[in-house]
Amino acid sequence: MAKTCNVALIGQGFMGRTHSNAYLKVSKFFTDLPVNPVMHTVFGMENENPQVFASRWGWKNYSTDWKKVIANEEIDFVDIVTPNHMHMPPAMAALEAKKPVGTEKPIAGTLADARAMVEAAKKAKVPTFVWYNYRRCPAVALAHQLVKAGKLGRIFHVRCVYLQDWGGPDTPLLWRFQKKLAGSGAHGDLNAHIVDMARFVTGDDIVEVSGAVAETFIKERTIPTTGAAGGIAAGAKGSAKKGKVDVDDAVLFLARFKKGAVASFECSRLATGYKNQNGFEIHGEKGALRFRFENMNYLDYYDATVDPKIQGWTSIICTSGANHPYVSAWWPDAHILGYEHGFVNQAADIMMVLGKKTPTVPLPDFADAYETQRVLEAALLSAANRTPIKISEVK
Ligand code: SOE
Repeated sequence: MAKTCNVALIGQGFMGRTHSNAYLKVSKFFTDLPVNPVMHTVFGMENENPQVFASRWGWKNYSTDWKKVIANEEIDFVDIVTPNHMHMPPAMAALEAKKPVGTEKPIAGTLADARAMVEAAKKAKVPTFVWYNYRRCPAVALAHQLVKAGKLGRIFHVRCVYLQDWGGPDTPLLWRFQKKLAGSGAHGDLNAHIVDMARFVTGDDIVEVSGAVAETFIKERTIPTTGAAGGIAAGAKGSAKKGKVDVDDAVLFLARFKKGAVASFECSRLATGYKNQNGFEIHGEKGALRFRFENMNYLDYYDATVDPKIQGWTSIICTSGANHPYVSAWWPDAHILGYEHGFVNQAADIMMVLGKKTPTVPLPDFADAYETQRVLEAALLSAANRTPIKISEVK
């Protein structure tokens, strides 16, 4: 009989829904997990109606006191989906209680918070996780496996983008536009994902960042009257009063990897025409890979080792069953997966780690997510000082 793990979810909002859905589904599709999650308690603030969220999503209990939730002896795993500045306090409390803990990305609102969390995790010696969900798209996991198997050989170029367009002037001053709540703007929200993906797929680390440009196009936004709790602007309305935006709308930068590849990263919330387009192109001496989330079931591969007469891009449908990562848990061949499956796949991998088994592909823990955070910090420093920044200087 598989063991069970009582989960506490700290927070609600958009990510609260994706994680709740993952815990609801995971044991139904991944039928041989060493540990199965039990949706024990969800925390939400009084004005967020956690009782409604709990009954809608199948949480057995709800609470408006996160400290009590974490201290409850019945809780085995603490999962945090609050706005970024609120990741550290519950994470520290969980680690203090020697409980495994996960957070939404980025690991924290500031590098200092992230560092404190890494140090506390080292002392606690319990598993930690950061939900970089795009790693768990079958196509992205396959890209990681292909690079690891040497299919690209030496990597020369890494080109990453994360483009959205919901941040126009009519979008109110949600928490994502406030430094004290979010840490940074599109950068920590979107570049965080593609820096993680680039490090994950290449298996290499970024050592230097340069040429960074950060821009806030919309400098003031209306104070929201609804929908401020998080997620994209859905349902949010602005009042007549305006407040100052103190984070970026877009950040672009260049980077160097340890093994010699050069890279570019670009994120924006004002990339008109793109709703949630993240992706990468990676060029190596033996081949190349290309991924775009808006077509997430496909990975493009170029094999430069075959006869030049037949060289060309191949579009691989990564949910076609042929041992593609995660796919055996889901539907018959090519019955296509979506955004939410990445979260279910992540919940499965977390349960594997908690059950001392190997996940399908590596999961980012606090220490790994801290490395991504250092790269993000370096880019902001590079933009502010108009100079290259070595990651070794960012602590
Ligand atoms: C909003 O920009 C957002 O919801 C991000 O916070 C998520 O991490 C991303 O996956 C989708 O867009």
